[in-house]
Amino acid sequence: MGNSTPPPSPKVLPQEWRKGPWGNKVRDLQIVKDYQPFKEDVQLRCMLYGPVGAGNSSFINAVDSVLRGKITRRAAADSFFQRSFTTKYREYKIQKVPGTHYPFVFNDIMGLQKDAEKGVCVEDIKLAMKGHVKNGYQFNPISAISEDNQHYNRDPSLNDKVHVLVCVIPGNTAGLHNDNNPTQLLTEDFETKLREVRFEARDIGIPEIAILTKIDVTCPEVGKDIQNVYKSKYLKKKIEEMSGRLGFPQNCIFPVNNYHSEHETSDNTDTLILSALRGMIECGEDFVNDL
Ligand SMILES: Nc1nc2c(ncn2[C@@H]2O[C@H](COP(=O)(O)OP(=O)(O)OP(=O)(O)O)[C@@H](O)[C@H]2O)c(=O)[nH]1
Ligand SMILES: [Mg+2]
Repeated sequence: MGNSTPPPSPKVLPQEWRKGPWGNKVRDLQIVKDYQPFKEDVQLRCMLYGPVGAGNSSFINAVDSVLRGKITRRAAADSFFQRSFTTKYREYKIQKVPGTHYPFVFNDIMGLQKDAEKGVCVEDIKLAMKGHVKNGYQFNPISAISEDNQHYNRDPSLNDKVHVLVCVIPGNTAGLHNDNNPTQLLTEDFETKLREVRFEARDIGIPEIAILTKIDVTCPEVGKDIQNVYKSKYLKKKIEEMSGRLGFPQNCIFPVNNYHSEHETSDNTDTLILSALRGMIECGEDFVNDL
């Protein structure tokens, strides 16, 4: 027996089912660096929401890491899934060069839970979309923010409003596809909450994208080589199912691996994160200009 290359794994297709963004890192990074909103003084606001532990905070850290070329951990992330580690509404700007920031911001919120009176209230997400919730608000799972709260913004400006709604779903969500390692249950109650948020975004006209996180642990072949993401049969099914059950068009679903245990950034991981970030900037920019 010689040193012949092993046959391809039956779990990965010989060809990509969607063309991966491989090789686009330099271009996409430049697009992000050059981005200037057409409307003066606008900073594009992207709000992330999803089930507890989905990777919202880690995605913000991952974008920060890609753009600063080193692993950063500004948004506190944790692996405790019983309740959300993020409990306050927080805005993150990303430093471009010392003293300046990129013209986009991320808003991190408490995770959603399927049970009533646990996790962020759907009403708070709706109010945050419209700019009524100020940075630093401590979420209360039992009741939504009231108008007399000091963090309630009665008269939101264009900059206070959300311009892109980002739904973050972990790939290893049970219910999306028969799973060996589920961390969350995508139950009907949960889907109902997600749909409610989506209907509000639709009514306001806010564009949405979805991020499928934890692809490294969702499919072992992707864990071994991230370039298998668009060859993985399992992830293909996940994306189809996410699209079917939650209603996102497939081309609005961006699979990513957030930096979570790495000490260094890597080109292929950066490439997927940048592709998602570019998607957010492009649809957010269109929305703001159409207003
Ligand atoms: N393997 C892997 N782990 C991830 C990924 N993204 C996040 N994690 C881990 O998942 C756990 C939860 O991540 P967070 O970023 O805290 O998730 P969150 O949505 O902010 O969660 P809450 O604030 O608690 O609602 C942490 O232990 C992260 O290190 C990923 O892409 N791959
Ligand atoms: Mg968090």
